[in-house]
Amino acid sequence: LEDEARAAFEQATDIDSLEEARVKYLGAKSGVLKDVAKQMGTIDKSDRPTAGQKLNACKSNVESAFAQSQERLGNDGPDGIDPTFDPTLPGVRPNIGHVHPITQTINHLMEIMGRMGFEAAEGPEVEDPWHNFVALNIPEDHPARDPLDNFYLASAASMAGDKGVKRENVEGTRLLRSQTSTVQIRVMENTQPPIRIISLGRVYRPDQPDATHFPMFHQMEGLLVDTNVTMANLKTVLRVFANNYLGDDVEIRFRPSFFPFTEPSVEVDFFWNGSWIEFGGAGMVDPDVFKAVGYDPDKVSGFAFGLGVERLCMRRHGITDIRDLYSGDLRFLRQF
Ligand code: FA5
Repeated sequence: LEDEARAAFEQATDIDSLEEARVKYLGAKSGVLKDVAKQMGTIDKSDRPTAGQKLNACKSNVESAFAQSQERLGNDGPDGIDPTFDPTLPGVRPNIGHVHPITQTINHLMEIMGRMGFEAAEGPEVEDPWHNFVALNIPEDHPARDPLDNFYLASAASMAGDKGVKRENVEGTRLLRSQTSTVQIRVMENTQPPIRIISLGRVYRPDQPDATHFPMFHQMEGLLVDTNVTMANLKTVLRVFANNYLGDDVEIRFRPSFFPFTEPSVEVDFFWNGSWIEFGGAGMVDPDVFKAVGYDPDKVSGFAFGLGVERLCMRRHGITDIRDLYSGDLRFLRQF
């Protein structure tokens, strides 16, 4: 039987005739081997174990003879279909992932601000000191430019700092932007008022990670420039935004503060779990900033704000530790 099956497989000249031979000898319903197996019951009980072993050996030899012939003719079945492929088996669902909660938040914030007429603008993450500091009224020697508070890039020019010149002041110096306020400058340099933009993106600071701080985080910058813009306009926009994103019952407050690029300046907090948490800074654009981009501060006025995207997302979704957002833990991420 074994030799007969082997010969039949070897005679097959194409995959169809091989399949015919396979059905004849190895077919699950009426193959020759199946018939033999069916007769096992008629064999004397004491001979049955030996007969079973022989049958199994025979079956595996026939199977390997089939496999050899299959290899000889190529594995593909008719029309290039693998004959071992069983289309009735359930499929394996691929792991396709989904949009990260921070990206979802960014999309949501853009939608809310878009309804108030703010268009999205973008700027580079690797910046020069002019856009990150100087045009924003943060002069040389200002503590905000300290290398301990920024990620300067070790470019050739930055390395000149080793020769006694302060690295952060050397021409050609680049750093990872520490705030999205850089985009205010880039937009104003290239556009004339009226302006109404937001910019959402990553910023970097060497902050020690804790529940509300991370060295890489996102900000939403807003800038509105027109004539006769007031602090009341700023407060209204931020309040409408907070009500839309965090709900009508959210309590927010404005605290007097200082930023070199706004005057007056405020810090914006929301109330959460028994305490006030800062979610952004804002103010009226400083006349010096308008001068830096070539606007006449007597003719235009405007407001700007910069909000922490992670903190907004955390408050909305009840996330208590910012590090969870960047842990890559699927048990956490799957909840969004
Ligand atoms: C600024 O970055 C100003 N550029 C904001 C601004 C824009 C003021 C326009 C005036 C006009 P500040 O450093 O406070 O401000 O940061 C703004 C927000 O970013 C904070 O309120 C907080 O929500 C968030 N933030 C700051 N540091 C971190 C951090 N390490 N991790 C997560 N969020 C942070």
